[in-house]
Amino acid sequence: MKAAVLYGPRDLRLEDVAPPEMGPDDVLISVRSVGICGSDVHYLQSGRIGDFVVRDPMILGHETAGVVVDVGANVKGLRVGDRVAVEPGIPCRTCEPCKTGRYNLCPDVRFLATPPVDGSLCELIVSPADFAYKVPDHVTLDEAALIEPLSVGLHACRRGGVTAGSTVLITGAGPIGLTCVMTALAFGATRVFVTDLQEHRLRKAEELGATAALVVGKDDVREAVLELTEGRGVDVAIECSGAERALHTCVQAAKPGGRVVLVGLGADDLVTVPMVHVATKELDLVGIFRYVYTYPAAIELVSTGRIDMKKLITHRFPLEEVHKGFEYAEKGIDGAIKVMIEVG
Ligand code: NAD
Ligand code: 572
Ligand code: ZN
Repeated sequence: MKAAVLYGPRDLRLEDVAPPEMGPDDVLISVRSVGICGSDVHYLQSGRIGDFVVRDPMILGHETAGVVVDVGANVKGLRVGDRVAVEPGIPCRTCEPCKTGRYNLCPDVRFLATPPVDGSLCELIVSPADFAYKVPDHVTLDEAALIEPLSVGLHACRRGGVTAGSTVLITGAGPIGLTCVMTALAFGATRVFVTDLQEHRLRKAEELGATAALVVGKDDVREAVLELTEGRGVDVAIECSGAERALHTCVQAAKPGGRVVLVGLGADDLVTVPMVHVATKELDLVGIFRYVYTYPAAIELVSTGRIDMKKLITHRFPLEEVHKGFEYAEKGIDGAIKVMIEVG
């Protein structure tokens, strides 16, 4: 089968590889749609993210949807022909985080396109049947693939306690910040402010329903947020850029007793935090690591029309043009936000 295999920095090859083998609890999926994520671009650029190094050739891609073409002997609830969104992180199911319902924190989780695990930019993948979620007929396979990044936004809003009437600041309007915008609004947030350096990404945030879009370096973001909240500060600030100064903005913009959610991960592990604000405002600083059991809710939000993930898609390329797809995603060519690769 054809696959987009990363051999090292800047060495992505479209080549023939052996198809995967399935077990009795698995389904075999004909991959149809894969979104390019920032982490795929990062592996292409550097051959690593932090301690995760591409030592052996690895297939990229983890935002995946496809059609079931075979089911293992033990599988119930999925049939050949079902259209599925694939959750990419398979935990061990036996450790304490797994047994206490926080399987995203499993130390042995195997996540697609995270070394040494192959990803989904190929024609066939195998998934445990319970990590392949059937989607209704009217949900497109592009939308189904984007249940994955939507899950990050959903988990961030859950961890932030976003609820009806919340005021929310989101720093960074990349695909992840934008999924936070959509989820916060779907959760009933009534004022959602967004910051970015790039005006076209802010226009997208406004198109999705953001209340105010603030240009970093042009607007005085802290002043603007205070003015927009009548001096109160936001209930929840969600950092989605990985930039240290955006984290400072979040801490400064959060109301006393508010919450700051750390989603963005920058190049540096060690960053400064305005601790006096954290202490004197009794802020809750919470991290997120991917997501846990978000797929059913995310599929509901999309299938009922509460969230339209199609609005993030700017470009589509066939697998044969995967290099071009990565170039568009990396350089933001032609206003690229979410680039989809069509497989098969
Ligand atoms: P992205 O690079 O496409 O988007 C980041 C955006 O932040 C860009 O639009 C950029 O212009 C903007 N930005 C840069 N500096 C800024 C600043 N000072 N203030 C405001 N905006 C600024 O990335 P993405 O795919 O949207 O992902 C966002 C972040 O979330 C990344 O750091 C990624 O690694 C992280 N992430 C974390 C998790 C997790 O589990 N914690 C999961 C997915 C993604
Ligand atoms: O959709 C999952 C996802 N997770 C990202 C980035 C993009 N997409 N994370 C940022 C990088 N980390 S990591 O811990 N790592 C490479 C395993 O640094 C995971 C979460
Ligand atoms: Zn991702």
